[in-house]
Amino acid sequence: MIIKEVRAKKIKNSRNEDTVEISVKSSIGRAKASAPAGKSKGAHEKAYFKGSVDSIVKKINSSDKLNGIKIEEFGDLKKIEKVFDYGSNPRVALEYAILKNFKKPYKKFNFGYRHLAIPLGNSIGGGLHSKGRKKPDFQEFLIYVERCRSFNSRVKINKLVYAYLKKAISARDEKFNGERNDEGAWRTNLSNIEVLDLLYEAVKTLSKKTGPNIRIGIDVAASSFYKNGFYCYRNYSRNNRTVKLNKKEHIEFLAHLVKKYRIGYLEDPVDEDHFHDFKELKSLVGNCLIVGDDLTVTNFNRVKRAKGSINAVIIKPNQIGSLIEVKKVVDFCKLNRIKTIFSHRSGETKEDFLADLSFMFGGDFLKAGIYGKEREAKYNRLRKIK
Ligand code: 2PG
Ligand code: MG
Repeated sequence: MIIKEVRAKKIKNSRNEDTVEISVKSSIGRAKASAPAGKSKGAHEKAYFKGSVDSIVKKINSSDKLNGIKIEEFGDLKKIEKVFDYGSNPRVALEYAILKNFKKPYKKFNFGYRHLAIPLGNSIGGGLHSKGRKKPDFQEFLIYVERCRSFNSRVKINKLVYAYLKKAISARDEKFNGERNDEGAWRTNLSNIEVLDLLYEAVKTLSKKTGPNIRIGIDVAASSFYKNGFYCYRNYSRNNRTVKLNKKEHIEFLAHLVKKYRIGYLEDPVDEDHFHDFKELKSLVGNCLIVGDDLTVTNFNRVKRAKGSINAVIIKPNQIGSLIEVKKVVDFCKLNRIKTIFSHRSGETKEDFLADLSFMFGGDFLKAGIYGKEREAKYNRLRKIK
């Protein structure tokens, strides 16, 4: 295909922040795509926008530098690198829109994969994604279904747990009024331990009913409460709200939680620059996935450095702003048996291309929430792919 015209428009994401939508007209069709934004951003992420969204939209609309570029293979995306430098968000939106010009991009640009990723959903939220002072310190209490062949059943079971939790939280948190956070997860005043107790009970009860095993994951997003050598909890447990743990105590606490609640997934369990502490925790928790997000920021050099410290990695294209870089990271992970989790951002749009990417690159998980149009769009797309 040959690019004929590129246009940009300012739109809002689910958090009402400005972002861009890019449309690409080509010799074979036309398609548009948009980019999300994070709130608990890794310190090493690339800048989303180089300048204001308005000024970038203006610049893109008055330029014809991309016109005439020929894209036939995935590697051709390299051609836009030098002529389109407005930050990672316009760039990924452009790359998505280019690939979406092709009829079945997930097939045309597939790297040999046929499986659907496991949906990983955020059920209860705290940390930077939830408003108010009293909330769990851990950012996301996630759920996923183990050993289940059907993608649809997995999505359904995640929703079932989510609905069940609404009642379970109401029974224990008298201030809970059905409020959701940035990602559509339940927002509660309960402490980390109270949430885990409640979640553990819920997945045990529902696993018996549904058959397949439901597992708990946590995105600790530890950098958000790490200060001057200590992990400063503000809602640790019901009777012991403010607790300050040093690195060793924090790692031991997490290892204890993994055992007690059969946790299968721990994302950013320690601060984003502490590669060695990731490694130490990994050596203590056996099969549990130790996942890099803020640690690795979809950056090849950081992922390479993290080899040995983690066994799974979050893939967020707008952390790095290039699908060629995403491929480099994924290739490295496949070679080194590191699982990949294609992930949404807390401020999302209805863009569903993340699902195509998870299929093209053989992602192990698709982390896209449970509730809300922006989140469901990704799962609906993956259903269509199959
Ligand atoms: C995360 C994400 C998505 P944000 O930390 O994994 O859940 O949050 O997009 O705010 O970085
Ligand atoms: Mg994270």
